[in-house]
Amino acid sequence: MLTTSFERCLCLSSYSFLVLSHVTPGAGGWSPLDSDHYQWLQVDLGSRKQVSAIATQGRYSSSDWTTRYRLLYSDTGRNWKPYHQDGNIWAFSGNSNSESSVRHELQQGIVARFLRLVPLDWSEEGRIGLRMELYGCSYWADVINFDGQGVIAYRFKVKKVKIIKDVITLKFKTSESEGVILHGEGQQGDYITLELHRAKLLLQINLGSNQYGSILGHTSVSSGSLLDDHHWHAVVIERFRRNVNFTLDTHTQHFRTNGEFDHLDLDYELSFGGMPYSGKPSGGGRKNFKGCMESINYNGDNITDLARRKKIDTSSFRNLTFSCMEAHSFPVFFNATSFLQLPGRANHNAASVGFQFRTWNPDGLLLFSNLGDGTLEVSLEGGQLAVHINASRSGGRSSDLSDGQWHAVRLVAKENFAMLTIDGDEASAVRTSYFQQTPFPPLQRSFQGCMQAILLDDQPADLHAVEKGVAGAFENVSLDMCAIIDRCMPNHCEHGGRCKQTWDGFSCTCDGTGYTGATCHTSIYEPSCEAYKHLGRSSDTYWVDPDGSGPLGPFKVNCNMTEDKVWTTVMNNLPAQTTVMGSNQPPSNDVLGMSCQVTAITTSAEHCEQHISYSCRTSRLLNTPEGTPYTWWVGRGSEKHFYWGGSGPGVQKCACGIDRNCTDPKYDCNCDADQKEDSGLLVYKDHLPVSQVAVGDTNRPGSEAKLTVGPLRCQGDGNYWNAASFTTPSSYLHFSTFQGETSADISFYFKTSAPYGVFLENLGNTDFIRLELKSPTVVSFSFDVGNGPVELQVHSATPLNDDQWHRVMAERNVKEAVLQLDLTYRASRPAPPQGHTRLELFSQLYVGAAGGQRGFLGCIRALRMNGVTLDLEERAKVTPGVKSGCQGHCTSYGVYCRNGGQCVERYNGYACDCTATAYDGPFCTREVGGFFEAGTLVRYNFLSEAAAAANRDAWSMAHPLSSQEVTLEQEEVAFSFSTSNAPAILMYVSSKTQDYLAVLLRQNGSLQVRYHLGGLREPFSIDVDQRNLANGQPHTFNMSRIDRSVTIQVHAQTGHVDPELIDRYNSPGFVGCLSRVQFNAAASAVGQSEGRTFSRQPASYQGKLVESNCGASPLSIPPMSAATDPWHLDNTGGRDIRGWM
Ligand SMILES: [Ca+2]
Ligand SMILES: [Ca+2]
Ligand SMILES: [Ca+2]
Repeated sequence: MLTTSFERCLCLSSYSFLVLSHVTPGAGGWSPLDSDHYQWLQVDLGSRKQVSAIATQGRYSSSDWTTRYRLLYSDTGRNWKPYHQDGNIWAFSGNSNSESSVRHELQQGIVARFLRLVPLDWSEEGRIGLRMELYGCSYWADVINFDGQGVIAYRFKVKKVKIIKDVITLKFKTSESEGVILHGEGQQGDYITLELHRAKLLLQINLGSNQYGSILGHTSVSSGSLLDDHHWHAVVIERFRRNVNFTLDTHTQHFRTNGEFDHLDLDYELSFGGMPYSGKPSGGGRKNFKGCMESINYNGDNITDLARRKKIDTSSFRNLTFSCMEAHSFPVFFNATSFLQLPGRANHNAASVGFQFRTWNPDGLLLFSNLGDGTLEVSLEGGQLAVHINASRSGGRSSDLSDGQWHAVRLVAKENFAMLTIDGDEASAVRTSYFQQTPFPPLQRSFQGCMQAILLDDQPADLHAVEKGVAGAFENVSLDMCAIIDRCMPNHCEHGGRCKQTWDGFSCTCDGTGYTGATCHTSIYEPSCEAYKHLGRSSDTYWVDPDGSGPLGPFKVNCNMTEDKVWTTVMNNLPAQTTVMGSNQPPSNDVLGMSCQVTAITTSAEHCEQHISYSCRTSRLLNTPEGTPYTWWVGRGSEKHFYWGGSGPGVQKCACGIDRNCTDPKYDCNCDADQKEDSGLLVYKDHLPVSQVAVGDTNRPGSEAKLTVGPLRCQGDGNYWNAASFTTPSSYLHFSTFQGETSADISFYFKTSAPYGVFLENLGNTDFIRLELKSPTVVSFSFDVGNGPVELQVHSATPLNDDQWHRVMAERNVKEAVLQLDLTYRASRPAPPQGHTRLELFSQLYVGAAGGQRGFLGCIRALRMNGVTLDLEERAKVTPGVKSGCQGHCTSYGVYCRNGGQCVERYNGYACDCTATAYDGPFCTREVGGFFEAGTLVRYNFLSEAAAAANRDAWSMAHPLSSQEVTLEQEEVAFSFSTSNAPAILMYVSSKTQDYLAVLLRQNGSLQVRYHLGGLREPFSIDVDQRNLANGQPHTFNMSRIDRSVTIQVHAQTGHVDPELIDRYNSPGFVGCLSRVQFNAAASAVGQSEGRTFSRQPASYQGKLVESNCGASPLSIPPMSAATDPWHLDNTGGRDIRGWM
C-alpha cells in the first residue's frame, strides 16, 4: 500500500508546501487490481491540514493512468464530503500519459485529515494508475463541542455597548437543522442573531427602530443550504454602520440593514451556542446549537481560547469538551442507477424499517422488500410518501417531502396491516387494515438522494459490513457520504425569480418579475420612452426599466411623444394641496414614492423639471437667506436642498426672490412674509427627483400650509443616442473590465458598410467574451468560461453592411447563451450541465477592435452591458480614430416618417418634418383638421415661404406671376369631411388667373368637382356620387388629376368620370368638419420651382375653428397591435415572454 507523510509545512499567503504522497518504492505508483468505479486511494495526513493543490501522474513507466477523478475529504475517515466547485461535485481532469504531471489549484481550499481520490476514467490502453502529490500547510484551531445545553456567555466590560463596527468569524459543523449560533440584544430593541433554520443560516440584525414602528430596523438575510451535513462551514460577518458583508464558505452577500441607525446597542453580553439564560422573552423557544464550533472570533477576541482558559462564562455546560463529537449516521448516497440491498430476517412475514432520507425529487422508490406472502414498497410519489403492500396503496401524507430536508420514516408492516410514521409525528401515522389489489404495479422510479440512520427490525443496519462486501449488496451507491447539492443556493434566478430544482438541475420561474430568460436576467421592458418611440409606439403609459438587467425594478411612466423630444412623466403619491400641519421643526416628512429608479431617468435625460408649490398661512417657508430654513426638500442621493421652485442651487430663495417681485421685498419668499404662495419649477436635474419635503413652521396658531409636488417631467434619453463612429480599422475605445461572472448581457446597435469587424472583446486568462461581425451576413458571439470556447452565430438573409442600424443582443448566464439580431434572428445554446460557470475577465474591455483582429468600421450606438450604458460619446472625444456621435439615422428610421413627412438628420437622432403634409406629430401621423361653423373659412397660400411671409393675409397671390405660381397641371387632393348642411363648398382653390378648382356638395348632398382650367372656355364639373353625403357621417375624398384624366375616390369608390360642362354654381359656406386636407402633398407636383412648400397650417381663417379629425379612423396602422405587443400594459400580466422576442 501507499505511505504518506508531511515532510514540512510552511504557510505563506495561499499555499506554500507540500504534502507529498509517495509511493511504495519500486512499485512506481498505485494501481488497483480491478479497474472499476469502486476503487479509491485514501491519504491520512495524520491531523487536519489545509490542502490547496493536487498534482497527479500516471504509474511510472506504464500505460496506466487516471484521466478523470473526484476528490473526497473527511476529518475522521467517515462521512466523506466531495470537493465542490462552481456549484457541482467537481471532476478533475487527470493525466493522458504516465509521465507528465497535472496540477490543480483548489479554488476552495480543503481542511481535512483524510483525502480520497476516486478515479472516474482511466487509460484506455491500460488500467487505473496514479502517483499523487498534495500541497498545503498545517492547520490548528480551537474547537468547542456544544451539547445542545451549554451556552458561552461573553460579557462586555461595560453594561451597555454601542458598536459601530463588527467582525465576527467562526466555523461550525452540525447534524442538526435548527440551532442558535450566536445572539445579542439590547434594551433599545437592537439585536443580532445568527442561527440555523431548516439547515440554512439566518442572520437577523436590528440596529434600532424609531418611534413609528418597531419593525423598521429588522433585517433578515439567509445563506447556504443543507448545512446539517456534519461538515465544517465558515462564517464571516463584517459590519460597518449599516453595511454588512455576510460570508458563508465562499459565498459573500452584501446588504444594508433597514432603518436609519448605525450602531448596534447591546446590553451586558453576547452568547454563543444559544440564547442567554437571562430569561428574556425574545428566545421564542429557539433551539440551542448542537455540534461543534471552531475559531470563534468576536471583534478581535478569541472566544474559544477564552473558554479554554476559563476567562469566559461557560457555567451552563454540564461537560465542556474541546474536541468534536462525531456523528454516526452513516449516510448513503443514491443516484438514478443505485441500489442498496440489506439482509433482513428470513421467513418472516412482518417488517420493521426505519430510516431518514433527503431528496429534491418528488418521485422515487425508497424501499422494497419481500414479505412472507407478498411485497412491500415505500416510495415517494409527487413528494408524498406512499406504501404499497401486494401492490396496494395504503397511505401517505400531503406535505412535500422532496424539499431537501431530512425526513424520518418508520414503517411496521405485517400481512395486511401497516403503520407508517413520518418525522416522528404520531399524527401522521397511518394505520390501515385492508388492501385492494390494483391492476397496475406501483411507480418504479429510482430514488435519487441520501438515506441515513437505517434501522432494520429496530437494529442499525451494518453498512460497514455491506461496504466490506460481507453482507448485502450494492451498486452505484456512495457509502458514508451524502453528496446532495442545493442547486437553488445560491439562487441563480435573478430579480426575484423563483428557483425550482430536481436532482440534475434547476429552472427559474420569472412570472410577474418583469424579466425573462433562463435566469430571469433580461428585462422585458424598454429602458425609456425614447426607446418605445423608436419602436413606433405612440403616447401612452408604459413600463420602463432604465437599467435593464440591473437591479432596479420596472415602473410605470407616461410617455408623451407628440413633441420632437419625448417627455417622460413620473407621478408621485403625494396628493395635490396636501395639508401639512402640527410641526414646529423639521422633519415632518412626506415620502413621495420617488425611488432611486427614477434617478436613472433623470441621469440619462437631457432636461428635467418638477413643479413645487407651497400655499401658506402663518407658516414660513425658507426664512431669510441667512436664517435657518424652516423647510427643505430632499433630492437625489438623500441630499437636502434649501431653495424653492423657480430658484436654483446655492441661494436660499423662492421664485419671487430671484425675480425680485416678492410681496414683501424684505423677504425672498412670499410665505416668509405670510403671503399666500410660493411656487415654481425645480430644473436642476442632478437634484431631482424630490423624494421628501420637510416642512417646519406649521405649529403656530392659525398656521395652515398646503404642499403640492408635481410629477417629475424629463425630456430626452441621452443613452439611446449615445454613439461613436469608428473611422479607421485600428481604432478602438477601451473601458474598465466587464463584470459579468454569472450573468452577462450586451446589447447595441451598429451600422456599417464594411463586411466584417470586431464589435467588442474582453479577455481573461483563458476566459473571454467577444462579439463580431464575421462576414456581411454573420454575427458571432463567442466566449469561454473555462469549459473551452463556445460560439453562437446568427445568419442574416440580407447583408448587414447596408449602412442601416441593426440591433445585436447577447446574453450568457449559467443556464444558456443567446444571440439575437434585430427581431428576426436568434440562436441559443444551453450551458453544459456541469463544469465552469464563471466568466472571469481581467483585461480592459475593447470596443470597436481588439488586439490583432479585424477592427470595426462604422457606428456603434446605445451599448449596454449588464444594464449600464457605456458612454461611447465621451470616450470617443479623447480617442483618435473614433468620433463622437453618428451620422445617417434617416437611412434606418426614415420609414417612420409617414404621409410624406421628411426625415431630417440630427446629431443624435432624427426628426420628421411634417410641413409638407396634412399631418402633424413626431411621425406625421396626427391629422390636422377643424370643425367649421357657419362663416368659417380657412385659407391656404401656395407660396414660397418668403412670399408667404410677405403676404400672410393674401387670399390670392399678390405679386406678379412667376415661376412661383401654382400651375394646375395636375393635383392630388384628399380630405375628410362630415356635415349635415348642403349645399356647401368643401374646398376651393383659386389663382390670380381665372383657373380654379372646387369640390362642393350640391343641394341634394351629392358631391361635385368643378374645374376651370386655362385651356377651356368654360368650367367643367364632375358629379361624383349621387348619394346624399351631407348625412353627418365622416367621408373621405381622394382625387388625382393629370391634365384631363381625373381619378376620384369617395368611400373607396374609384372610377374615371367623364368631364361635363356645367354652369357656375354659387354655394353658401360650409358648416361641418374638414380634416386631412392634402393638396399636392408631393411638393414637386405643386409647381416647377424647387423649394416651394405650402404651410401645413392655414395661413389665416375666419370664424370659429375647432380642431377635430371629423370622426375619421386613423390612417396609419400602428406597427404592432396591442394583442401582440409585449410592451403594452394589458399584456404584461399573464404572458411569459421568452427571450427578446
Ligand atoms: Ca442602535
Ligand atoms: Ca432593472
Ligand atoms: Ca472561468
